[in-house]
Amino acid sequence: MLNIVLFGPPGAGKGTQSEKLINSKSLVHISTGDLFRNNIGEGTALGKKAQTFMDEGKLVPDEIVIGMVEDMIEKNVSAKGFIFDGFPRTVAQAEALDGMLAERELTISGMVSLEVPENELISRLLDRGKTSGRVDDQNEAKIATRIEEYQNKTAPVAGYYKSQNKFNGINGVGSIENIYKDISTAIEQFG
Ligand code: B4P
Repeated sequence: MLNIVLFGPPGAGKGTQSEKLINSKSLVHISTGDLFRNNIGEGTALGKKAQTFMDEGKLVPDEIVIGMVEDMIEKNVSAKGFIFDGFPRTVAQAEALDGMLAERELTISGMVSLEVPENELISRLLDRGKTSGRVDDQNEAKIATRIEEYQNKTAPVAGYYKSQNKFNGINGVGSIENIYKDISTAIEQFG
């Protein structure tokens, strides 16, 4: 099984590159951001819990996220592999993911980390906010909170995978096609 963690700050292009990867590699896409937005759209209890955090640009609490991801893994145990997009976002989530995969005799093959400077992230997100309807993309204060959450809670996840020799940094600035090529080259080494 090919199990990829697609990592990076808000607006780095995780969702954009995941779309391309799932089509070419026939992997199951687990985007925690999309799952939350679907739950919010359907008005579920999970969506209501997540919405207040997301609208403010804060991370949703670990226990909510981890349970939701485990459900998705369980429903797709016979898949060719998974792309984890926007998950794990804390070291506790990374440890929980390793645990739930180990219980199923699975493991993360590698992490791809998209690296993009902060000024570019802000301009991409504000741009998307003009059409996405996403509250968290619509003003600089909320975007700043997301970047701060990333620096404080999410950036250490890179170290977690570095210590397992699974970290692959990729320049996330340039054409979507060229970035995709660099990601594909990195994934070929995952074996
Ligand atoms: P996510 O949905 O994961 O979203 P994201 O960080 O905004 O975006 P992504 O990096 O996927 O951006 P995209 O490709 O679309 O999270 C949203 C919120 O959900 C979080 O803030 C949090 O509250 C909550 N959440 C999710 N997972 C969680 C977890 N595990 N734990 C706790 N809370 C969690 O790209 C952005 C824009 O850039 C797009 O407009 C795109 O067109 C553009 N773009 C992409 N690539 C480009 C390129 N190469 N050049 C120019 N523009 C590009």
